Amino acid sequence: MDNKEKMTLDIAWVEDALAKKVAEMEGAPKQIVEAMEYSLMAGGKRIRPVMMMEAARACGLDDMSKVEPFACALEMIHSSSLIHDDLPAMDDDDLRRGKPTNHKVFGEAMAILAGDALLNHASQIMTEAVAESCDSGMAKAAREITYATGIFGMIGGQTIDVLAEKTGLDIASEAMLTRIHSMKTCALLQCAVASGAYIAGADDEVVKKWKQYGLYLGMAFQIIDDILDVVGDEVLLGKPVGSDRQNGKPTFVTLMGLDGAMEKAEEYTQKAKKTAESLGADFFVWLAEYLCDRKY
Ligand code: GRG
Repeated sequence: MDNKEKMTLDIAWVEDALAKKVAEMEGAPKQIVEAMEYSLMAGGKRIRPVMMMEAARACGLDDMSKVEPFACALEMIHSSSLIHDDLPAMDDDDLRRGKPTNHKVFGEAMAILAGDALLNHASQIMTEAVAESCDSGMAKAAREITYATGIFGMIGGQTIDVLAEKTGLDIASEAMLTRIHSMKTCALLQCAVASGAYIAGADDEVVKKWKQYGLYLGMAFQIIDDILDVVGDEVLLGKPVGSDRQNGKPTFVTLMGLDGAMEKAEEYTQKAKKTAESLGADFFVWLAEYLCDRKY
């Protein structure tokens, strides 16, 4: 089986696992579950749970049942961030993954609650799994994921990003953008591979290398995201292009132009590939290349 086929199978497994988690929400107020399900089950690349599964496999774990709660939790966290990112107070976007954004369908109040609920449900699923298993690798996975989501990771990065939009492009620097991206985007990709490795029983030294991979891959991933916001195809992307410029958001493209940004993305991709090679993780060498060439 080649790496693309492996990823397709992983994605199908993730879709199935997420659908089961939604079914288990029965009994909660139907309106909130509907709003959560709308965004969680709207497709997307499912790259974070796939990375978690494949990191666990690369570290010797075959049985994915231990990974399942954490893979679902991470995708819920990612979905919650997209719902909030699209809100009028943030990017004010109407389309996501080819569908009207959550607040366009359910209203702002319900979209805020759906984002909060997915975030909290992720913690609930992870703490339940840890409590039932008393497995230290799973506890470390929960620690990595919650840390990466919070003020030292995604939410911290989004905070700096929102403030940077207010102050404008003139103060943007590569160091500042690298800090924003490493917190806002890389942290969730880093915790995906770190938690997969921990669940498989890897030690801290090995996990450190996986996090390095996640950082390089995440930088390339976000720079490509910035590039696609300028030159991407709206239909393929499932969201409008030009949103960064419209919001006056500093990006690698505004800082160094399209060619400069592409060079940077390639530089980080090469670093990610080298790190994956040193881990003996063939899937991740392929993934770095695949994500750098992506069109959506
Ligand atoms: C949830 C409380 C709470 C806060 C959220 C809004 C926010 C704080 C953070 C924004 C994080 C964000 C949207 C980062 C951008 C990361 C990124 C490149 C997203 C796109 O990810 P893909 O390409 O999307 O994996 P798909 O649709 O494929 O899943």
